[in-house]
Amino acid sequence: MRQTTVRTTCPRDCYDSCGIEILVQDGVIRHVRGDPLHPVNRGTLCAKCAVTYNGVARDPAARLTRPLRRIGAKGEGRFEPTTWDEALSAVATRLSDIARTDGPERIVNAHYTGTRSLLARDFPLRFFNRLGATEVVPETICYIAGQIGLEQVYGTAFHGFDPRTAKDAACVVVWGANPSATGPHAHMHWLRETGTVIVVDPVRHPTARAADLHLQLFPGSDAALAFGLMHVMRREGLIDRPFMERHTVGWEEIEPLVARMTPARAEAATGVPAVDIERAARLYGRGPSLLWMGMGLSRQPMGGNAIRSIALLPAITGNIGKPGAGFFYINGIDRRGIDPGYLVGARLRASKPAFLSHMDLASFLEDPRRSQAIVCWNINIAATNPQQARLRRALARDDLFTVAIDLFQTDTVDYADIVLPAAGFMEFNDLVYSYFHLSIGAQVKAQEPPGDALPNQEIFRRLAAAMGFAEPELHESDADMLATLLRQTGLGLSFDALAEKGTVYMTSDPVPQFAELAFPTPSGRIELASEHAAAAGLPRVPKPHADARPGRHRLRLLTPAAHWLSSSGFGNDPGVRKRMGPPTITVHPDDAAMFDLGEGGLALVGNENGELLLTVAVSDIVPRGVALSHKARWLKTAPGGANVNLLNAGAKSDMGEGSAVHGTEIGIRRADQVSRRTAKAM
Ligand SMILES: Nc1nc2c(c(=O)[nH]1)N[C@H]1C(S)=C(S)[C@@H](COP(=O)(O)OP(=O)(O)OC[C@H]3O[C@@H](n4cnc5c(=O)[nH]c(N)nc54)[C@H](O)[C@@H]3O)O[C@H]1N2
Ligand SMILES: Nc1nc2c(c(=O)[nH]1)N[C@H]1C(S)=C(S)[C@@H](COP(=O)(O)OP(=O)(O)OC[C@H]3O[C@@H](n4cnc5c(=O)[nH]c(N)nc54)[C@H](O)[C@@H]3O)O[C@H]1N2
Ligand SMILES: [Mo]
Repeated sequence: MRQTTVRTTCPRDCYDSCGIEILVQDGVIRHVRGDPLHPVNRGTLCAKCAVTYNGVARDPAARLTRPLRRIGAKGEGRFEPTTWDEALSAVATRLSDIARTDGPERIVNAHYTGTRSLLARDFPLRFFNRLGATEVVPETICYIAGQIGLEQVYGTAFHGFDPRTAKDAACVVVWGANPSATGPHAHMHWLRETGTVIVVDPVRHPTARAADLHLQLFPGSDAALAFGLMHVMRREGLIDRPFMERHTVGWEEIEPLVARMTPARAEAATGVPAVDIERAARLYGRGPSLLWMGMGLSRQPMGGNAIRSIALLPAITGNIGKPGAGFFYINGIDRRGIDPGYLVGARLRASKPAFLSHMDLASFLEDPRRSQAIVCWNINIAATNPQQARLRRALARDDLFTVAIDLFQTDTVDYADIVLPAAGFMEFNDLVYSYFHLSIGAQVKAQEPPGDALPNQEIFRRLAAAMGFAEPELHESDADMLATLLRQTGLGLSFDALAEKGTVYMTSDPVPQFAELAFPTPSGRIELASEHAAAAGLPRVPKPHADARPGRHRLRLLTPAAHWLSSSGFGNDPGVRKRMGPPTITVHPDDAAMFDLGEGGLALVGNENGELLLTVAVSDIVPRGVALSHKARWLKTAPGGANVNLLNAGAKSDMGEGSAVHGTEIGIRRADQVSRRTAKAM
């Protein structure tokens, strides 16, 4: 018996990027647990990863292990096994035909962060760039509105604070993020080892409950709150005028708006008591303060404006460029020195690449003049995209050639003509960087993939060969790419050396954010008002906006990340399903009384897009007028065969054609008032 321990890094879409220890016996994984030496997770895994990495992730019976060819109707999920050669030749023949006759832009490339390890996430893009396919812009489903909002102010959204600087912070604001679910170790350790914590969120989630102050605003009123906070800071002399004079432009355009947003007006607009607004403004304004803006925050109708407004706080208080200060949205790959253009083969891109927002995917796929094929990899659009019913109808189109690449037979896979089995992160070498911590880690192979499964990068090397694409970038080996990427980091480590260490930080000391106080904006300063934004058709200045409240008998539905899932990932694990129970909708006690809903009863929840049957939870963790139901259950495990994205119209946010899913409104009623016929149809 030969026993070894492999140290690796979790590649899930999560703020934490944990260190993992895998116990291997005779080439087979026996147990997966947290790496005791890892600085973020310190020896434990979060609950969902502990369950699935010892559950469905390693269960060969649950995994896709052979290439498959469809034999049933689309959506039915009936397939027969085939070989790699046959499957790839079928895909190559069809894609080549479409590219030749109709044009490659009629082939849709849908992908995201099913895995975030670099080669498996980005290498396949070399193939699609060479092909000239239409790319569904991944960030449109997630964070793009905030990205663009931040770019107007600071010139970049990807240059956040170094979380290690929290030891010097007197105050940390978590605005529209829920680390208790989405960065469990940041919630457990990082937030407990810093200054006063303020959470700004419509939901009193566990991170909000643990905070020193929770500003429970009405969804979509963030910009009004930010201006209210600035009003108090201005009134109480907490504005850093010398900093503003040297490093910002446009205060004179913002100041009159700030002057008008008194705490009383801000209270009326947001629902947050004026005294709490004043307290938060003082705590943050005195500093040094950190500001973490969540990606969930951006997914509202005016999400770009909201983040742009909130982003003024560090600028007017000088909370930038010094220890314990700064803002965070995303820490990009370039902060590890890595060139994204190399990874994705930017050189191979067509002169006019074709792009599409996820908000338009359903309409694009229902039109044969625009789409002939779709390749879905690292993504599960049937469960996570808006316009669920419409999208599934489009995916059922007989003449839409669909390829799905996944580890599991997801709801999206059920619609595929050809299914290709992917290897999981414990089955190949790669690199993982955290989008929170300024670190990079090795993903290390612990066992062979089950059956014929292959890593994404090998699948796309083979597909490139089957298509007759000869560019060397399309055939570069993993070992060569890993060596190049590690060279780019400047860490001076080989892959084996990094594998031994697990995760390393890019520097030994915390990196001050914008230490030089030079900003990649047109003026080189922080742009409180932006000429550039105006030229791009955006407002010159952020506005103290608050969304209108829902009309009578309507609730605003928030559908953020679920504690037990990783987007839709893990939704097929029996242990996870048992712990999650049935899908619920949480409503405030007053709304429960108004709609005659009882704890544990069934409710019919609906709007123009469809209706869902959900189990009611009654709690004041949500404000009056707001309902909460978490995102991305697998459809085939959910009652009625649909999830909350059935109710998501695919409305676009104010910037970047991003998702405005948190702007969804619903009606709700007791399910026992529903006729038997409707209930049956669901
Ligand atoms: N209602 C609502 N909907 C939302 C959101 C919301 O807040 N509310 N959030 C949105 C956001 S932020 C996002 S980012 C999207 C995420 O939605 P998706 O991008 O669809 O993410 P997942 O559901 O994780 O699907 C990823 C798939 O990749 C597979 N996978 C994992 N590793 C690999 C691999 O190595 N190779 C291959 N080929 N496949 C792999 C997984 O098994 C999984 O099926 O959801 C969006 N949907
Ligand atoms: N367990 C788990 N972890 C995950 C994921 C998962 O599905 N499950 N998904 C991953 C992905 S793809 C992403 S993008 C990240 C996202 O992680 P986060 O950035 O934490 O985003 P969300 O969980 O989508 O939403 C965060 C919070 O935004 C709040 N919110 C909604 N509307 C508003 C509003 O108008 N104003 C304010 N202030 N807050 C609002 C919600 O109540 C929620 O608590 O998490 C990643 N990590
Ligand atoms: Mo996301």
